[in-house]
Amino acid sequence: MRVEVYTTRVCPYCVAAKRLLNKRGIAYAEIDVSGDHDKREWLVAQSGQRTVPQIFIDGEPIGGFAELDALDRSGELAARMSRASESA
Ligand SMILES: N[C@@H](CCC(=O)N[C@@H](CS)C(=O)NCC(=O)O)C(=O)O
Repeated sequence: MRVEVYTTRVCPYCVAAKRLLNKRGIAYAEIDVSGDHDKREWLVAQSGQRTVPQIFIDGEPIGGFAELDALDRSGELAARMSRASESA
C-alpha cells in the first residue's frame, strides 16, 4: 500500500495525520508543498480541496486528516492494509 501525504511546514492537521499513520505502523512518503505554487495547484486539481494535508492511498485521493481518521475508525484503513499485505 503506497501512502503519500502532501503537507506544508506549518500544519497541525498534517502533524495529526502523520501521527495517526505512525501509530498504525503505516509507512508513507511526505511531500512538502510549502511555497511550491505549481505543486499546490496540481494538488487542488487532483483532490478538489485547497487544504493540507492531502493523502493519497495507491494513487487515490482520500482527503485530509478527517477522512483518514474516519477510514481508521471505520476499520477500512486496517482492511486496506491487510489486503495490501496479502497481495504483496
Ligand atoms: N478538514 C481538514 C482541515 C485541514 C486544514 O484546515 N488544514 C489547514 C492547515 S493545518 C489548511 O490547509 N489551511 C488552509 C491553507 O493552509 O491554505 C482535514 O481534516 O485535513
